[in-house]
Amino acid sequence: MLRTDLAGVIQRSDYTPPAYLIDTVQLDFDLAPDVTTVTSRLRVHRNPAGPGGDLELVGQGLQLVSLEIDGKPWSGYRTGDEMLTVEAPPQAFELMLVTRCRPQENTSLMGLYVSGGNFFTQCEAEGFRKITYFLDRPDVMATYTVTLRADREAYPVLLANGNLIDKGDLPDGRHFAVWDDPFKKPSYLFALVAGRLVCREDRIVAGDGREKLLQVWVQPQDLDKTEHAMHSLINSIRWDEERFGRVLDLDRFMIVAVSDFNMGAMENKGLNIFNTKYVLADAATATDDDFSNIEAVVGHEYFHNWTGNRVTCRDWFQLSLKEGLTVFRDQEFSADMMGSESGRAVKRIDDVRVLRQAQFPEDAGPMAHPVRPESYVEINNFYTVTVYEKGAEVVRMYQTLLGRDGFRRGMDLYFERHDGQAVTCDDFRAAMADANQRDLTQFGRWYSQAGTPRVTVDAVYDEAARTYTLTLTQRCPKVGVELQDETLVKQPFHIPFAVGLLDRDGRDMALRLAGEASDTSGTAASTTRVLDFTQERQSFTFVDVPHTPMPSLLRGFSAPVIVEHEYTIDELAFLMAHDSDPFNRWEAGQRLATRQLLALVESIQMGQLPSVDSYVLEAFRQVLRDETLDPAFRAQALTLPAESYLGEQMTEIDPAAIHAARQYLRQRLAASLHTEWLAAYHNHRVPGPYQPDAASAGERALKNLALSYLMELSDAGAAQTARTQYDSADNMTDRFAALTALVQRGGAAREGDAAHGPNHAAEALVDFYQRFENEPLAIDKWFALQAMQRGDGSHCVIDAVRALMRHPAFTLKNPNRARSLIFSFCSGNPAQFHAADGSGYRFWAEQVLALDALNPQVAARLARVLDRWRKYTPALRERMRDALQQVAQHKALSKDVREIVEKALA
Ligand code: B3K
Ligand code: ZN
Repeated sequence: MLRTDLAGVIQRSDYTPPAYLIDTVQLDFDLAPDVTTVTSRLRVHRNPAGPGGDLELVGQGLQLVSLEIDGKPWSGYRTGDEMLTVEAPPQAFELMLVTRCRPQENTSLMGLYVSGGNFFTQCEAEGFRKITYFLDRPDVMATYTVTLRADREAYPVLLANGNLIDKGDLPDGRHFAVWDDPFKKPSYLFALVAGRLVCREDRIVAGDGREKLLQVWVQPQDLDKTEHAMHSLINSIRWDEERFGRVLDLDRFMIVAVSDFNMGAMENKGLNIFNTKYVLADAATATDDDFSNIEAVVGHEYFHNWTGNRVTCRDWFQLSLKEGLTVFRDQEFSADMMGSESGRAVKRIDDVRVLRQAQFPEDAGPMAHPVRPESYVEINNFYTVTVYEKGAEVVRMYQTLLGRDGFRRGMDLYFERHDGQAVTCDDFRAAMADANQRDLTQFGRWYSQAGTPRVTVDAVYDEAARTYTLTLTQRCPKVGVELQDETLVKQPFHIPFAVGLLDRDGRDMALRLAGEASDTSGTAASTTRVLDFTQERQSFTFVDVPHTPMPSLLRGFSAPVIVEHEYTIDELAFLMAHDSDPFNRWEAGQRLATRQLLALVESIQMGQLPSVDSYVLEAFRQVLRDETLDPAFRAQALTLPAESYLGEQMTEIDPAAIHAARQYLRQRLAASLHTEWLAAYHNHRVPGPYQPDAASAGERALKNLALSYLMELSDAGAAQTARTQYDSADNMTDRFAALTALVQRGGAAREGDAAHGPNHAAEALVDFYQRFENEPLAIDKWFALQAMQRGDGSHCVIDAVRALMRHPAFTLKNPNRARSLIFSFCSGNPAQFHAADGSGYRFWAEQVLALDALNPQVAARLARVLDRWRKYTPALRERMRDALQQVAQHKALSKDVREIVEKALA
């Protein structure tokens, strides 16, 4: 048993089936912003597999008006502690509840709330209980019929899940709509929307031969920004038919955009609700990244229709069952949409970057948890990069182990067995194993053990025997809550370890493992081999190896592990130039840069003059010049590892030194590759009107990276180039890249004095605001950029951030805006946030508390910024602990924030 001092811990091992089940739900809403009245009629019966007893429904912030059973008032009930207990009800009955809630006052953005004068809901994970008393848990699945009544003038559009079956007018200027969802669903997938909205519509004939109505609903001024979302939706529908044989089951599928939203989007059955950030796009206001994020999120939510909705989670510990799987599916979808092999690699690199920058630190800190957590206090705190991104890597490993066809067989069996059910991660693994007659018992440890395994590699070439032996060793020390469990002994993981061997010319060798026949077609002849690495220490011997090969390890990042291998510089340069696996080509460059950067950090810390080895500059020059490589790939390869990633590679994180080192290397790369950067800038301009496709986006990425390097030099010409690009751009990607380049030109090159001429950065910032004053998503970028700007001796960014908080366009209540300024500063500007005087931490504490009073979920996300405090240099560590304690001592803390700060301090 795990020991924990936190109050209100929910344990996975405590799962019991519900005492009652609900077959049908009939909900009537009388919508009004101040007080909304909800009438709920439930057909309930005792669950033969449940523990029996009273019916216990949960509810939060509700006023109970009346309760009836089978049409008669029922007095045998009690309320209290967010619970409604119906005492000794019959075996099967109809329960009618009338309750009231207050949408206008709801700043948590969970349950029913008002945004921009319209009504929206968010129920996952536990928001439905803010709408009515219910068995608000995912293993209670029912069919829903929903009637919405509201003022016709103020709320002309009334939407809910499923199909519209009736609508009409009511007295007193009101009207109604009735929606019926034929599919059984858990309460977290319920949704309604009411308000003044317009939609883009399309119709497609789906794989089942039926015509489907597709709609994207937005505020009237945004209608012209919905084309890309609709296009992405259609691509998603087609892709799921093609790749997984999954057809859209409803006759109608709707996406609605809302500007006040806690996260990215929500997969409510047939009525997805999205943050505007992941719907609205046009050339003028959205960047290439925005376009591709929209495609990914539209895909993600659409794919949930099968992986999440048709088959859902038994309990919230199984969250990765739907999230890891659906992230994997959206990653594969986006990769397929890239349209080229090299595009797929770029997408893979992006995904791995996120995993390493965000998930690896999580997996080494106080919040470390397995993909299937063992316990939680607030489930919203477990929508983590571990559950999502590492969960996706776990699903990817099934595909790597079983092959694409084997994985598809597993998916088919999973749907065949579990359609309409609420199931567990073990059920998914069983389907994969059974469909392929594979034993995946050991693989299950990926769900139960936390931490990032480290793999070391020893290689021996035997010239006489012509064999090459790789000996792999894995270890994964305890992390997070595992540290409190003395009895826990971690066991080796089943790691699919993909390798290739390069000959001395850099070509792939044909691979044959000892014991395999020599003349086989198929696997033995292939040049990448997935090793089944299952023991703590295990050797793999390749035969017929003519000379010492160069190993290409963990190709395509085949498992979420850290490979600790001391490559020499020559080896890295060789892999960077020759590896046929594009991921590992990129990886070799990142290793080279990381090594150089860590050496620079050390010199800076010791007060020595930093120096950059010429091989690093030359390796980068090669990549930049290599016209056979796609521009998008080159942009990835020439982007230095992030400051947060570098910090994780150190024993003690020193943000100032890391920032100085990275800046120093950027300046050296700028100066020594100046000619090449200039050429890249000019050669990769994209002619013609803006198109967000992957190839043009890649050209822009390389061109704008070149601009950012050129701007590292104190050269008035570069500033003029950026200013011209800013002024003349016909798209947001180029305009914002130019603005960023101008604003980031800090330190010695700061302009605005007599020697440097006009202050382009300040002028462009003013222009940008005026240009996009009525485009909230563009204004978010404007805040974020200023929060992430570099500082220098006389220029503390925190002062700018505090000033921006007083800007009339700033509000803490809108999560996008809060994230754009506060989160960008606290987690996107490490060198400034971790200022030695602790000013960043005091700001953090203030903002966590201010946000917590409004929106605990968003506050808890911000709270996590100090997670890794123990890993920082002693002086910073002390100040971070003070700030954490200050928050922890606050009296009225939400359980969301309490869980985070208490775990951090434990
Ligand atoms: N399932 C939702 C996330 C809900 C988060 C609740 N705190 C979005 C998604 O993953 O698709
Ligand atoms: Zn999801």
